[in-house]
Amino acid sequence: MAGTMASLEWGPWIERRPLPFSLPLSLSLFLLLAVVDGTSDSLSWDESGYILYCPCMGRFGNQADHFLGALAFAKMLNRTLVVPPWVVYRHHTPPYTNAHVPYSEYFRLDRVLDFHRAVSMERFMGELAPRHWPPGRRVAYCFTAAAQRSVDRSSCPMKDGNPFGPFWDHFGVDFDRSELLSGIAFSSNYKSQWFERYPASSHPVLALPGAPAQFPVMREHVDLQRYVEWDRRFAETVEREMEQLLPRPYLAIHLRVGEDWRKACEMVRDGSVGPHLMASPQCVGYDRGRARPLTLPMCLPSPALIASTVATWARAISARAVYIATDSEPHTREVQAAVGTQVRVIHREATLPQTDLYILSQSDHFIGNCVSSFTAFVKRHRDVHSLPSSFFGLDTPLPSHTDEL
Ligand code: GFB
Repeated sequence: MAGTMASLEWGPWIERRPLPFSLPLSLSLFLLLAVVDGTSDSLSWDESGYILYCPCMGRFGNQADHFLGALAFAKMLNRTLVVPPWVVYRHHTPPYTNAHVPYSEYFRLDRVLDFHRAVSMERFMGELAPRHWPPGRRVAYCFTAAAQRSVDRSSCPMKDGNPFGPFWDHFGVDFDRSELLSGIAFSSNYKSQWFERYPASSHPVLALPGAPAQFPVMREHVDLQRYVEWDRRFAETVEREMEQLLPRPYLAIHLRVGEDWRKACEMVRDGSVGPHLMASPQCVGYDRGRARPLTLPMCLPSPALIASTVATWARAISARAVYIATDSEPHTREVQAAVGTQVRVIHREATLPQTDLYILSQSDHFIGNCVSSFTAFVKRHRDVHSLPSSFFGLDTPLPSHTDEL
């Protein structure tokens, strides 16, 4: 039987909790920011400096990959990471402007501190910036190539276009001058150059137009996912919804099959990419020379493949339910037919991405899309908690069921 549940929306949260950074901050705002952060200690200035960046590439999965790399970079430079909010695009829903959702809305910032010093951007701007990074002292750092795009060819285009402009405007930030980076990169090979050229004493805040990180996340940073832990209140809310509708054991699947995805997978179909496309190193392997081939079914599984893979795993774990998370078509009918009427098949329209991510990450088995960074977030979470996952198009069929497919 197909089920539905009420969905959570972005809009009301944003309207309820505006953060007026352009205004002087009152004590009550300090307290509010501390609550938003999930921490209550007052902040003191870190003489070792800060890393500040706009999560200006891609949606949640891309931003999460970048977050891990940025965290590693901050640790390498021994600077405090200013944790940005998640940028949420509302191209098709009013008010059509981006939302900037604090990290701690879904995740525990205190858990990040177990790895390295971090502060939310909301608190950094509210409590530290007025005194230590005030207007007039705000330097932008970008690569020379990026500055070439600006009108004078020597300024960092920090606020050009969406999401760049709205992001910094959200915090009332304008930049006073630019520092151009050349002959340096974010990798650990350049660690000493960063310290030599940009000591915290004269460069206290490195404000960057994008994450100081690679996409997809580097292999050595994948394990930092263990410091990305769900906020307890958020988790409890979703757990309560799950209790009503999701009997265990349940199988969860991520179907990335929408229009933008179909276009991206064309590159696999026409052979214009090798094994590495977006998040695919997670399943083909990071080593390009030894990577498994990336096939079209791994990027865009057909309804028949989805149904047969689900049937295999549902039987393997004796699933009582199948949860379908998708950006588009859930293929509920095909999945239901494949698992039989005894298994509850659940898909909910317009579910908050983080709610889907939570449910996917808690399942008894998870089947994801190899190329998607949305899947990658779930896969990493499950790996660090020793939970099993597989991918469409890469599933090794279980011998006892192979004949029945
Ligand atoms: O997360 P994301 O970077 O993953 O972007 P990919 C995909 C977005 O689509 C998510 C929505 O952040 C969600 O907003 N979405 C995808 C879903 N799957 C689901 C789902 O199962 N449930 C819900 N609720 N929402 C990249 C993009 O996507 O794909 C790039 O970041 C580009 O910008 C590329 O568009 C083609 O790595 O899958």
